[in-house]
Amino acid sequence: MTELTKIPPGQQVVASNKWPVIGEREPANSEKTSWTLSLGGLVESPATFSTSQLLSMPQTSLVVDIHCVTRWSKLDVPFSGVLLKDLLRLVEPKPNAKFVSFVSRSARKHSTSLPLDVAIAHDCLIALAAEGQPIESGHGGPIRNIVPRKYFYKSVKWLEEIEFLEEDRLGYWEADAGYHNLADPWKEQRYMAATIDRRTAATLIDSKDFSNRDLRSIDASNRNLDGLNAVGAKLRDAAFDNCSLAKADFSDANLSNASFVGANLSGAKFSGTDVEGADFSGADLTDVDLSGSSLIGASFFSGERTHAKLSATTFSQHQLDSLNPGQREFVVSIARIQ
Ligand SMILES: Nc1nc2c(c(=O)[nH]1)N[C@H]1C(S)=C(S)[C@@H](COP(=O)(O)O)O[C@H]1N2
Ligand SMILES: [Mo]
Repeated sequence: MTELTKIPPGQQVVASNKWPVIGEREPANSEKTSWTLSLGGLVESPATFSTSQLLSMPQTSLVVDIHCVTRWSKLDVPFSGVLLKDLLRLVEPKPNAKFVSFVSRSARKHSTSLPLDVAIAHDCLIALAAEGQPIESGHGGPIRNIVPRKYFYKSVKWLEEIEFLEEDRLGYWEADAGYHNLADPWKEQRYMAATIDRRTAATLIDSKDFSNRDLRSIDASNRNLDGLNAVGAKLRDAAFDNCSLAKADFSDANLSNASFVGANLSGAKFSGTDVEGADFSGADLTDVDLSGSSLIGASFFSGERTHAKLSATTFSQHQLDSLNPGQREFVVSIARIQ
């Protein structure tokens, strides 16, 4: 397979050897050294396994392409561990077990779910090693779930419980942030649209006040939105293509995967803003300080499109590593780096 056919639409490969830590950075009770994985719910024989018990079972190795919903991919990462399919023989799911929920030992009890048949068909792996080493804690060690061919939010870090359910139970990102429950990167199933109707959206666009609202996936393209107040707004996947957004305030907003193609953002505020995976191709970012924003997977040009205006745009040194190599090279060549 060529590299190109391995990269789903809208994704960019991170610099080789880079693997960003996304979402939660550590498990809960990290001082507790023993780790167990429990399988329960609709099973005949609930069971709890220690890390060493899992390591003594037959290990399966899989080479996995990681695709994060915020548009970065890391190809050909070798993982090994125990296939969920192999654990099922030990616990025997009941006939009415149709879904699996993977629950994390983490501060927010992070979880995600899959239909059981999908988890099996996707070779869901209870992973204990990555790249030949025990998984690092930041990446979910000692035990993390790996679900190949789904966006990476289906792969829970610090896995401590697998629950078998009759009905689906939405996970953390799916319920809270509107991430798509199917998560197929080849179909770009990134987010569910917000539940506002067109008329409400139009009224809000006219008011130029988006502050603290959940407007994910809103299409506000081709508007004059100078001075927009979007403080604290949830704008994942929103479209602002060709908008005039001079002096707009996006402080503390979530703009991951938002599109600002050709937008005028001069003097806009991005303090504490999440712009992971956002597209700024051809945008005017004059007098914008991006140094306090989360930038993983963001782009400032793409293919033939015009390049963003960055000559008076500020970035910080440590952010550069979170950009794809081509984007990084472009940013370094013109922007101000603090
Ligand atoms: N417990 C837990 N698991 C999680 C998350 C999280 O925040 N908490 N984030 C998910 C998301 S959105 C991604 S992209 C991957 C990131 O894994 P990494 O930090 O090893 O790159 O973990 C997934 N699993
Ligand atoms: Mo993610």
